[in-house]
Amino acid sequence: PASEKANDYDVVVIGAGIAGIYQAYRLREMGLRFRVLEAGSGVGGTWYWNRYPGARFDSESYSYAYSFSQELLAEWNWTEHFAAQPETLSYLNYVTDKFELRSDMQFNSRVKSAHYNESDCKWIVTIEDGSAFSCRFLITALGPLSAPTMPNYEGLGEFTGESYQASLWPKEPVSFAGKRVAVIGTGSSGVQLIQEISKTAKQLTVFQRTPNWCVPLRNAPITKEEMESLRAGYPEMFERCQASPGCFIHAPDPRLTMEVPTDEREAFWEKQYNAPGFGLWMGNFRDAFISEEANAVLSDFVARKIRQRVKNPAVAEKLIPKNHGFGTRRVPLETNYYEVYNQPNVRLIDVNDSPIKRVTANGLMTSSEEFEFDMIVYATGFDALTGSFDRIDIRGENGVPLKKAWEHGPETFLGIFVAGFPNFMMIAGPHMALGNAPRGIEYGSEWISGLLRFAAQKNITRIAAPFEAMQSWTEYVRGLGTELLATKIDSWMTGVNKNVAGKTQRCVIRYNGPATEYRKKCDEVAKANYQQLDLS
Ligand code: NA7
Repeated sequence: PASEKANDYDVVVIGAGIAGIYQAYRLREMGLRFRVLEAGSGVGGTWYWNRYPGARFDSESYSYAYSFSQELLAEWNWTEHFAAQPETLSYLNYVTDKFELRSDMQFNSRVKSAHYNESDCKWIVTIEDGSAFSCRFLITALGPLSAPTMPNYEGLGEFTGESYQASLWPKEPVSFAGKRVAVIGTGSSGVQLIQEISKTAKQLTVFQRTPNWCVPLRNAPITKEEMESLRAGYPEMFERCQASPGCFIHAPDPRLTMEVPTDEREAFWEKQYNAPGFGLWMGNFRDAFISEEANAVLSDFVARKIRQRVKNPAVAEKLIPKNHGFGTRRVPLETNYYEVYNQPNVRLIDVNDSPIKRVTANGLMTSSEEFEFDMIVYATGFDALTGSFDRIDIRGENGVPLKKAWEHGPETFLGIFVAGFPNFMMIAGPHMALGNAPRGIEYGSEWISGLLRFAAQKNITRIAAPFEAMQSWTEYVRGLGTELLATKIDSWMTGVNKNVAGKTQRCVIRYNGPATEYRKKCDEVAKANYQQLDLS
């Protein structure tokens, strides 16, 4: 029927965030018929959803932007070194409009299911309102941190005040002024929110389970002259990002921590601590996150900073992580975060001492106290990387659910394919090198586009990863980074989320090697005319 024809595309992309927008640009360039399906009412993905007060980049804005268009680089001016969410969202809207991509996007269209049909090698994608789309190729651009999670507290629905999940923040302004506010969670989102809420709330109570090692962001406005000089440096900056392991502008120092004399080491860390951005994390000595000894000395340096900044020694000790070293989990960047705890309106509750027992109509009850709040903010994180896939009923050959194929942790080929799921490709999914996300996304999307161009030239209608290829890639990825202290602790980076059933065991969910190596491996597959794939 005509209606079915109208919904038939060469490619369907799920998600209109940084990855979906860029993939749309490439598909347009190739002249393919495609549709981008997006759950939100606009583009932006992470930067659409995470509109909570205080949300901003922790990477230098310019290093986090697209690099593919000289025109775009010439036109767009960033106003701050670490742009706030509204500016980033404007940027992504600007890109979408500049390249006229919106007409091929469909909003308020959350994908419910995607089923592979063996008889015609096509996918049938269904969205929540029941409309269906068929496509030859299905590309997921779901975002690595896009499935928010909530604690499983009893009485969650009983609270009568305002309550918000950080990444499901409403579009309408939310005022904290004069209110008694609770924040649960002290990851990057919690830290950004706490800084903001503490400015106007009557009382702010922070519920912390695991403290994180936070270091100063040191944000500043970008003047006109500075913007021009940054622009002139773009080629060199992008080259630097491409050459560094995590695609950040900071690269590790080749020295070994304990080989550097104490004074010199301290001076180096002092300099990094006082510099903007991720320097202390991404630009540290090369063994800082591998050697227990080196990491302990570094952690002690940061602990001393926290003790200097927080007046009450007991509170300072609570804010210093005891069970993981600096840089072994995502380092939140902050602006006066620690000083917030010197304010009389702010209180820190360690839920390890007094666990939250339940949510009540008026607030929260811990094992030792009943709290009344006007607002509860959940900054409780995401079901990372695989969570957004789990939320869609994805079925490959023989109706096998992706969730079943990944029940022992994700298995992929190049972080792009899953055996048994032909014509299905992932950008920024598990096992793809990400780091500074847009850098990884541009590469992944370009790689996929190269393959689609090849398929078009050769009249290929079925692209599949053999099981052996997936097994050997998965084994390779699982063997990477075993020396990293980060892989030895629980965090979203090791696939652990205590709020999600079945995600309490660590698994290799990320590509833990250097991005340079990842690209080399993927380039080799492309150069060999994709022989490792089954193409027909
Ligand atoms: P994160 O970094 O996963 O942080 C979530 C926080 O919420 C973390 O402190 C958790 O403690 C806490 N949490 C989660 N569930 C609970 C319950 N049930 N009780 C108490 N505390 C809880 O998410 P973010 O959104 O802050 O940041 C995500 C990424 O976005 C970040 O890495 C950046 O790349 C940008 P836990 O540590 O699990 O003990």
